[in-house]
Amino acid sequence: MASAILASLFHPSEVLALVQYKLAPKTKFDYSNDKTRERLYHHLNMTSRSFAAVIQDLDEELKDAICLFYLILRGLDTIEDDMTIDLETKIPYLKTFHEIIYQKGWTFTKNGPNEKDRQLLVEFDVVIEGFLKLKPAYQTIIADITKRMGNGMAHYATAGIRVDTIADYDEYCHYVAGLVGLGLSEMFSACGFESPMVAKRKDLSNSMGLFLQKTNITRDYLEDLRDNRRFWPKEIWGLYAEKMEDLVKPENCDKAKQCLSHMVWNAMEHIKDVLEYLEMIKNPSCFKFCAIPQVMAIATLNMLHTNYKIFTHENIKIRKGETVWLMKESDTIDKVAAIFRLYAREINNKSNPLDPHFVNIGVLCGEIEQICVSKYPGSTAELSRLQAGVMAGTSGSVITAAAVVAGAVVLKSTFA
Ligand code: D9A
Repeated sequence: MASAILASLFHPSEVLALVQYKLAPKTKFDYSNDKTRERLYHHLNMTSRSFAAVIQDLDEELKDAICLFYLILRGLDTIEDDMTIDLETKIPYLKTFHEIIYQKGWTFTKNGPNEKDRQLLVEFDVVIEGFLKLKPAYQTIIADITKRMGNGMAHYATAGIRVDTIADYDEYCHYVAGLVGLGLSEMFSACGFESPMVAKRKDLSNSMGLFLQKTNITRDYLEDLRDNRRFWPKEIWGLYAEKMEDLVKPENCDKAKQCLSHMVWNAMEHIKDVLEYLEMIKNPSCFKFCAIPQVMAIATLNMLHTNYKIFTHENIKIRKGETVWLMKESDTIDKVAAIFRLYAREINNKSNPLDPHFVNIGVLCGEIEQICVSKYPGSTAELSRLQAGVMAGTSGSVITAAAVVAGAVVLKSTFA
């Protein structure tokens, strides 16, 4: 907590969000009356603490279905990601995973010891038990998406198949993330929380996945390269280097930054669809569930843009304070539009005019501003409120320091 506050020292609104988050009573979800559910939410919390809380805030009707969808996809992902499993073994599991989720008692122990979610598959029989208790409508949606994703993953896992063109890049991201957007949209419409239009707009649902996946792929360049996974399309990195791994060579520093801008620009092209999708979502718990990962992604792209550290450091993340502040500020379309405007301005401000994508990125940032002002006029008031909160410099940090001391005193008295 202290390190998070220090990292956000010059961002008073983040310090405030951190202290509020720390002091806020944590909702205790009691599943003790249902051992299966208890185990499922334990696994969910193990896979991603912050996002698990957002899923558990969903209305009861959708909560278990989305929890199981998340765990089943995480299971499939853990088999796809595991480079210690040879292709002959891996590919049949990817292609039949949509049948495996109906096989009572099925478990999987072939993951390497370092796979983060290995235990989830060791206890996958619990996930299947929960899945088989879901309404048939949700089972059908999850099985259909799992089938298409498993086959897509199998295709790109096949020896010799690479992400060469930008079309390949979009197709791969569709298989591993776009399909998740489509499946969730079908669930939102199937349960009646959202209009049938949400399930119909497959283009927008797909962009919800591509914006997240492309941000993750851009961020994880070094980690993936280390594990011999290559998702950056050759049609992009081939303009800046002979081999993808040449981008880390110090002598290619400028070319590497230009390639990074190209990847950031390509990911930002999905923002217009993301905003149009979020505008359709009316159920408050579904809105936060959909909006939080998207604002985390634009904040991550802002952190990545012109940041050469992605070629030298693995696992670079946005500040803890920033994530808590973003989760607090993602409950209306006007606030979300204001956040996208704020980061679009920061991305445009830090762009290097000598970079070949300076204008491309500038145009996209301009379009984001224009769309938000015209379609979400309420975002302007939200933006000035956010900026007031973000006041940097001495005055801000003085208040911050005061808030920190006050926070420490309160914390001390609370826990003394
Ligand atoms: C999502 Cl059911 C994901 N992915 C995410 C998380 O958000 C999307 C996996 C399974 C499900 C949902 C998501 C959330 C809401 C609406 C969506 C949507 O579409 C309409 O998916 C498109 O990242 C994984 C994919 C990107 C492959 C889809 C958010 C999440 N964040 C992690 C951080 C991280 O980087 O993994 O899981 C977290 O906060 O810990």
